[in-house]
Amino acid sequence: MATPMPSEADLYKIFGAADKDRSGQISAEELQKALSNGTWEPFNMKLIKMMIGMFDRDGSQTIDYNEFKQLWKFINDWLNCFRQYDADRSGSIAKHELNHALNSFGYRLSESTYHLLMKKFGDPTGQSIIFDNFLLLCVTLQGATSAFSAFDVERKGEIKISYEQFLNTIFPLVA
Ligand SMILES: [Ca+2]
Ligand SMILES: [Ca+2]
Repeated sequence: MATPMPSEADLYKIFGAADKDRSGQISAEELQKALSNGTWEPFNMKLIKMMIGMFDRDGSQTIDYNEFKQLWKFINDWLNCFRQYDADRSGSIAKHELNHALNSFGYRLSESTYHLLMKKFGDPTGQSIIFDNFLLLCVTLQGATSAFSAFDVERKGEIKISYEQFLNTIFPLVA
C-alpha cells in the first residue's frame, strides 16, 4: 500500500519536470505546481514555505536537487502516513481518523482541542482534512510541542513563561 521512494533516475525526472524555468532550482511557486493534495485546490503555500525553510540548507530560498531528495522523502513518508489513517480511502481524514493518528504519535488531546484543530486545518465544515493541511497541522503541532518542551524541563505538562517569552514562542509558529 505504501508508495515506495522513486528511483534516483525517476527522482531526477520529477525534479526536472518541476523545475519549469530550468534554473536548476525549484522555487516555492514551482514546488506548489508540482505537488497535489488530491483536490483542484493548489497545495497549501504556507506549508510549501515551511518545507522550503526546513530543507533549504544553503539559504537560497529555493530547493536544489540534493535538497529536493530530502524534501521528497519527507513528503513521501507523510503521504504514506496520511493514507494509513485515511481508513475509508476518501482522500481526506475525518475527525476520528485524526484522533487515531495523533494518538499513535503520542499526543493526548481533549475533544475541544480536536475541535479546534479541525476548525483551523479542516475543510470549511470542519469535518475532514486533506493531505497538505494534515501535514501542516502535524508540523505545526510538532513545532509547538518542542517549543513547549523547551520550557517544561521537569516534564510536568505545565509551564510558566513571561509575556515576551510567549511572543517569542508563538510568532515563529503562527507567522
Ligand atoms: Ca526553477
Ligand atoms: Ca537551496
